[in-house]
Amino acid sequence: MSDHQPVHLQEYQPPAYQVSHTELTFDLDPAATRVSARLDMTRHPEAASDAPLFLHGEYLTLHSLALDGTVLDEGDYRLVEGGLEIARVPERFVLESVVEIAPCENTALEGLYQSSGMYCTQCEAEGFRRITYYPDRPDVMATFKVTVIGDKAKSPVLLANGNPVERGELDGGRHFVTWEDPHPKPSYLFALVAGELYKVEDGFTTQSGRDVTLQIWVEEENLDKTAHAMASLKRAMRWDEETYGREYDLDLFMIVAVNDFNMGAMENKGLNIFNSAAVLTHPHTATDQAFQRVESIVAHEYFHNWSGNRVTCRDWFQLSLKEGFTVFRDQCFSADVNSAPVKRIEDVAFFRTAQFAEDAGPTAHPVRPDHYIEITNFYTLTIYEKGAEVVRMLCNLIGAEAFRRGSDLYFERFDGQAVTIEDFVACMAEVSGADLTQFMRWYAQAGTPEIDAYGEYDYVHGEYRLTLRQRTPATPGQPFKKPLHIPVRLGLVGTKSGQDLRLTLAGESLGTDGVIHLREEEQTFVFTEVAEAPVPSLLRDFSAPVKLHFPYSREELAFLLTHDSDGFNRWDAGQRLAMLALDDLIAAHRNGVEKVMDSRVVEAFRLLLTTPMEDKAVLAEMLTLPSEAYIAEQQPLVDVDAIHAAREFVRQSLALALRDEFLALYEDNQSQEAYAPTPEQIGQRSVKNVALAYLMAIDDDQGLAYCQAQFDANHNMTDVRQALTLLVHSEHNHLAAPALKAFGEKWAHDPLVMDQWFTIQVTRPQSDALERVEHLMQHPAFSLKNPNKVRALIGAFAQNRINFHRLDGKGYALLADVVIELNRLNPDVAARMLTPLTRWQRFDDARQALMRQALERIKAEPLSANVYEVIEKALA
Ligand code: 0A1
Ligand code: ZN
Repeated sequence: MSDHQPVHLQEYQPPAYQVSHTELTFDLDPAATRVSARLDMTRHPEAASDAPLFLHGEYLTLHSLALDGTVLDEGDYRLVEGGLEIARVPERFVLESVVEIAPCENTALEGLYQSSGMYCTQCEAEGFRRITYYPDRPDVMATFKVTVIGDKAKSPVLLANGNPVERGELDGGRHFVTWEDPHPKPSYLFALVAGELYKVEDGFTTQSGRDVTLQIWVEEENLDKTAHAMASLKRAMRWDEETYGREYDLDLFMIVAVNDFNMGAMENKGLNIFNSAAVLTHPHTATDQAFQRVESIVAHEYFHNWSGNRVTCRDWFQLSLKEGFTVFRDQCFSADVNSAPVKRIEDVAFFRTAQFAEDAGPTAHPVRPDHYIEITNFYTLTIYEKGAEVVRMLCNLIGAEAFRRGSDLYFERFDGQAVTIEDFVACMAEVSGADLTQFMRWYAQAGTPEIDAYGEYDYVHGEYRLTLRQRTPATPGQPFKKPLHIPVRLGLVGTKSGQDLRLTLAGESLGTDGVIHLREEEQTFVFTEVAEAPVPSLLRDFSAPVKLHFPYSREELAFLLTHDSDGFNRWDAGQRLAMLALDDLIAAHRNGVEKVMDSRVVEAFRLLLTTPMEDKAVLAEMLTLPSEAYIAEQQPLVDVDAIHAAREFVRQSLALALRDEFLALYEDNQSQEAYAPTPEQIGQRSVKNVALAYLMAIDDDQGLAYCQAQFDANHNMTDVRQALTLLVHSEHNHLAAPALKAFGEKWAHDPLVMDQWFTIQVTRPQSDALERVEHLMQHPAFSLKNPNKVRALIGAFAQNRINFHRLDGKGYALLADVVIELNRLNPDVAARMLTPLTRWQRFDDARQALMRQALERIKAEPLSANVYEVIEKALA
């Protein structure tokens, strides 16, 4: 029972009234900010002349409303659910309103709120309606002029989108700055920041010779943590010019770091607002991973200036239009400036774990959903990451050169407009002549397609017959699926030569590395002139977001691991080989049979460890076993304990058998260089730290000494964090406890380091993890109001599989308690934290019952739309 109603794509109507220009004045006060708005409005030519005017508005106290200068009284308008309505308005008019809002009470972190004493905004998707009455939808685009008035002492810095055009002093210790943004934008790209902020400034000259001022605004103590973000920004600006011909379009580009933020960052026009975790780095406080994340998020938000801002979404069903495309762009950027194969491996490993799980669960939805209750729930791995995979397939299908022409056409044709996914795909079809009709199903069908592949070599005719059969499992609301157009990149690796064989298909040569197009439910591809028996290397570089099953033998996988010319598939062969061994061990554990390590895996690892490899980051990936979460994804029914036991057994067996090799790898990859987040250094640290983890898995004395020494050396956070993690996750409490204490005291002043300190403790495999969570929730550095803290402590614990899934149900109960509290404070974060509980169908009966019980307990509360929607789906 609830009044949370879904919105449907089918019901889209263009807005009856447009805003051409918006003027806002903010008189800032924590409990009573006054927002005055002046909107120049026009009726849509196709709207009826008696179409009422509806403006969104939530959590607003209306002070006054005037139409063309005439004050309206309560008979002239109606306050309705979610906004206000005026029955009749002229064709063109000016609407003025004054409202009051309370940023200090805003714990949802949507609209105007306070973070560490400063004011900031988050308007995507529907936060602007918490600031003023407005047609808060992306297809209403206006130019903005914004005046921010604040206390001179508390808010010396007053920022908004665009360029500052006027500033001055006011009575009572107050001052103001006026900003103008000449580019029409939807309300979701509005931003305002005010507070005691400090800037680091730099410059960039665009390809056409315009000088742009770049500023990163932070709290004073973080001034030394901006260099990497600034360098990343400049690289991204150059890359977008070189790769997409896209130039920045204002004189000023600002980034602000805030401590309380629901997501990673936000692409507001000219004024990007970042979660401090997504922008601040320092060798002593941030790991290599954090450095790389900052680089990619800075680039992502910058790239939105074109893919999102200049061309935006018609409605929120089109969210992946900007997000899928922009993630694809940031992935390509990171691949270009770092190690490309490692970037792909990392992205796919994450994708196959987390997005596959989403696509297989009760909240599965297409890349373009057709209905939602709360759009905030749809900022998902499917919209972002699967959306990016779909754009990548498009690019590969038509070729990079056509893709560039298609994107040029898209940006030119739709500049300043709010458009749809069809508009984007139509540009790609137009420039390439490709028929993308069937391809569009990727946007409409949820669920991960599975391909069963089978191959046969005919010695007599020198033919290789490859049969592929596709099926997409049913997902909620979509019982039947149609076949998709799936590009399968492949090679045939000769078992004698170890080389890629030439591919000839229906008389046509595909070179040695080609793409076949699976469009039917089942198709057989006959390769001719195949001189020797091959092992097929399928789905190279993960050419489509599918699960591919092929009955590889372990020998064939070991062969691909060393001979495949595709780096991604070499890695994947190793993962498949490890999975086969893990499957046996999971079965052994369940049946109470003694576990025996597969010597083929040991020998494959020995070969990896003894063969020099250029890209050390790739080696680190190849030496890393599939995660427990990924292994779980592969099982029909998740046995949490068996998976953990099997994986630990493999880790320990490998470490015991290859102890000397791991030791040598560790010793050979020490570096005295000053820290730099370069691909070479990162690769070296990764491989060294993987080796250390193996040594710590078997309690090796030398390994332990190295681990302690690495912690004490205190060289950089990557090494320190790894050492501390390994100590805390070991049984050596007498070493772990003082190290944790020292670390916690040293970094008590730095929230981002304390987040890591929390995570390290609650991810330990020992059975006291849950008690540690309970204890740490009382720690002065913890707060349920700060999303980073919630993620670092509660979110991280929910990833600690053996402990979260404790059979006494305490892990689930703890999460439910947190969700119930967050449902009141911050519905967006509450709904996200709920995710692990929604996957109950995957577990055994006892756990299913406990997880459902936790969900039912949440359901009994008065729920926000966010949590309501997720709970309804989870319990449907
Ligand atoms: N557009 C941003 C993501 C974002 C979405 C919603 C937010 O608040 C509820 C914040 C950020 C991006 O893709 O980076
Ligand atoms: Zn984005």
